[in-house]
Amino acid sequence: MARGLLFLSLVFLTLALVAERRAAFRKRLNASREVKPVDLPHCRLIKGIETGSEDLEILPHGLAFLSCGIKYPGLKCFDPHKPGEILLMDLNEKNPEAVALPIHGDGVDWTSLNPHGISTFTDEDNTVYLFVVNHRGLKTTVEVFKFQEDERSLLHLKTIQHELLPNMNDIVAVGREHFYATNDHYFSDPYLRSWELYLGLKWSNVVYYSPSAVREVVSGLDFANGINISPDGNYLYIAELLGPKIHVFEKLANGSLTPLKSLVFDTLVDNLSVDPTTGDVWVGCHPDGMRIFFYDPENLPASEVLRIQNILSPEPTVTRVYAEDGSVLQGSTVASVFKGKLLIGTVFHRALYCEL
Ligand SMILES: *[C@@H]1O[C@H](CO)[C@@H](O)[C@H](O)[C@H]1NC(C)=O
Ligand SMILES: *[C@@H]1O[C@H](CO)[C@@H](O)[C@H](O)[C@H]1NC(C)=O
Ligand SMILES: CC(=O)N[C@H]1CO[C@H](CO)[C@@H](O)[C@@H]1O
Repeated sequence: MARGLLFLSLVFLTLALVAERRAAFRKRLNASREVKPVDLPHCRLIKGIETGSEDLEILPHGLAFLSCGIKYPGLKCFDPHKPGEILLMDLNEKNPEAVALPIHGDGVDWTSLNPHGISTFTDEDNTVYLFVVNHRGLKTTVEVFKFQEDERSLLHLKTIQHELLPNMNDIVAVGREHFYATNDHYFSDPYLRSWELYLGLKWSNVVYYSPSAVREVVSGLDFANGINISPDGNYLYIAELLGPKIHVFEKLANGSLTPLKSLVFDTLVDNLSVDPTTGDVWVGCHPDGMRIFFYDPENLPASEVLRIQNILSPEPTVTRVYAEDGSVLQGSTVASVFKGKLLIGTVFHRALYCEL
């Protein structure tokens, strides 16, 4: 009798726990959030981008790099056989198109490039280095390229791999050989990701890489995602996708980060871009996270772009600049501005270029 009761209580407790976790999970991903549209004028989809433009970076004179065609286990991909690419757009043109950058350099098979976060670093001679997080099978590497502007190609300089960088998502370069990267820990194993999403384990971190030392500088994040730096190079911004929060850190000379504050959002925050002239932070967001993780053509993932002005002040201004239910653009991850125009990228869908 007592054993029967104990058994029943255990079953009941387990069911209650599962129901509670499921509700918490749906709440975390804001399952049923409706998206109120915010329009921008003269938007057009970029020709040649049909399988995602996860990350992008615009150089001050208007050349934009886009990381395209990521294949992320468990996430939608419209063309699993198409290799990943780095595309270039010249935003000074009237109707800019995206062209794939040829890659030169030693023995890596670039047809299996699977690019995720990207970042550029421009040195004192104006040489541009492109850092690309690349998923090679279950391994994640950083590929460092020199951008050869006259012939519009990339020259591969080196591959960086480190045990503290097992599953990177995004990267921000702070020197020719120095960067910060977020480890989301999910790439190698979609089941691990499901468990983390379900249980909220907060095991993502941020790692500082320099040739002399590599170390974790932030830990305990709930899916660390975009990372970027203020124009003066003194502050680092880190998006905690499922927080959903953006953390502001002061960057110390030795690479360590001191937490200053966190902003909380009602939408999942993905990649961060910083306007080099105003310092405004632009955020690509997922207002309905369930739809990005569980693709359903009947319930498309929405897009949303936020602008944060005066992020360092006590009262930053947050504006929803663009929002759409997914019928035009599915699953925005990143947005960046150039001369009054906004370029918006997505995980696996297209890229949109609008006037502001
Ligand atoms: C970095 O600098 C800060 C402040 O000077 C210091 O507290 C910290 O221990 C240093 N960290 C490392 C790893 O050297
Ligand atoms: C989910 O969305 C609602 C309403 O749109 C919002 O009030 C709430 O803060 C959101 N929750 C999270 C965790 O983002
Ligand atoms: C547009 C833009 O700035 N995207 C950023 C996304 O995050 C990576 C990692 O920090 C940056 O390198 C990109 O610049």
